[in-house]
Amino acid sequence: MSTNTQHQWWFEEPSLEGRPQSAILVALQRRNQKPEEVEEHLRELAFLTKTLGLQVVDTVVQRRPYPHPRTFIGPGKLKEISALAKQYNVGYLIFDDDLTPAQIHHIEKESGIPALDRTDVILMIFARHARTNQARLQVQLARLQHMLPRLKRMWTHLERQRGGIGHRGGAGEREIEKDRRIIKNKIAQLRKKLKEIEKQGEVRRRRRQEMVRVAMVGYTNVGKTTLMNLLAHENLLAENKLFATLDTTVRRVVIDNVPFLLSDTVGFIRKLPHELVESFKNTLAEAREADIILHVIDVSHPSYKEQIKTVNRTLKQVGVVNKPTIYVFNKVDILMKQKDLDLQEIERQYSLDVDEPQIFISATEGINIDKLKKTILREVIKQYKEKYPHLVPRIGLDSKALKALEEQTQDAKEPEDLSVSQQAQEDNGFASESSGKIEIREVSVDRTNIYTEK
Ligand SMILES: Nc1nc2c(ncn2[C@@H]2O[C@H](COP(=O)(O)OP(=O)(O)OP(=O)(O)O)[C@@H](O)[C@H]2O)c(=O)[nH]1
Ligand SMILES: [Mg+2]
Repeated sequence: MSTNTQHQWWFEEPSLEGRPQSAILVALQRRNQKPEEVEEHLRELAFLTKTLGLQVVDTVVQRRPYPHPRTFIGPGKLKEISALAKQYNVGYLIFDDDLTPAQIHHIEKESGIPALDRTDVILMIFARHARTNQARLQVQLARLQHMLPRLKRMWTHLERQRGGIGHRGGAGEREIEKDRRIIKNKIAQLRKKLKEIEKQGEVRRRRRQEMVRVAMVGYTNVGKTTLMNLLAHENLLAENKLFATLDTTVRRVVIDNVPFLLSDTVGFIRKLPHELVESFKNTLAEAREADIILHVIDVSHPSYKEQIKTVNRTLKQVGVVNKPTIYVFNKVDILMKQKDLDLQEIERQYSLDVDEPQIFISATEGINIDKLKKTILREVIKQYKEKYPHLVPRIGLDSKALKALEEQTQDAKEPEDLSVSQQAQEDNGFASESSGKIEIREVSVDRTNIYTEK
């Protein structure tokens, strides 16, 4: 993307059309970084690139203690990559770290090929996957916020280029001011629109106060939506793509006659642009207000531990702290196949040293789902007792039953079958509502509708 094309970006959806749909990926191996770590980051960047529909032609790593201020990688290395890119007619160079406007300029000038960075790629994926009005506005807001601080440097840059001419001095400053004003106005407009949508969301959430709320969170592509579909008997889009889900979906789930709300939301990723975290804060309101967090993990992923850390860090950033959490280690079927391990052995090898419950499952193969349901049920009932004790008699579980459930969920050997009833949602106070196109089904606060009558 030439610097001018970047300029267009402030106002338009970025497009990758008109060039070969392929890329070379570039990363630095910095001091203190292990080669495996860099490789893993590049694998993820490759997945992001493929999610955008670009083919990865090659990956290049250069060992440097810090980025070159002008060209990010060393100028010699850039020459090599440029030659390679020309030879294979590559459409884009994609860098694993954020580039400064000056670096973008020099890389593009040297190579003649548009340069994108990780943030650009993530923003483009988000823009493509945004389905609702709210998600679209949030992505636009994130993009403009990303561009605003870069404006001056970008223009200074253009100025310097033209600088030789001399008489144009000052035109750039005026242009910057004009652009900055336009962008700031647009940001203010977007914020206002988003606030209105947020208000509607708040009203909706207030109306279903007396339900225990469980929020699924996790790294992208770990299987949150697949699990949501399984638990809520839904058919939401689950794909082997990063950021398949951008909007929050809330469904009513009933386990053993105990109802609760389950939400599925946007996944996290390392180096998630902070503008995106900011603008998606409201999408994550469900998680912030949840009583219980289901932290879903892809335990078959080589970096699952680092992913857990990234998710916990991001949760902190958006204000999700100190919540009862259940760690759900998904995709055990892959470990079983690849490493020839049984469930017990996987539990032994992969459990974390934490106090919270940890359940190992496969959402696609239906492994250990009963135990997961029982654990969720146990925590949900605890929350009902704590927060809505007046509702507990209606749920029909007394202390004895809860104690029995606790014993069952602690004993991993032989989980007893606890039947799970899923009621037809239409019969239970659901009114499909789509205000501001947020995909949330409303739950009636009429308790006779919420709770199963025994
Ligand atoms: N082998 C295996 N694949 C799974 C399992 N659960 C989910 N998947 C696959 O993993 C991919 C991602 O699943 P999603 O449910 O879309 O993941 P997500 O966490 O919602 O992802 P985002 O919305 O993109 O953040 C899909 O191809 C699923 O079929 C599992 O238990 N085992
Ligand atoms: Mg999803």
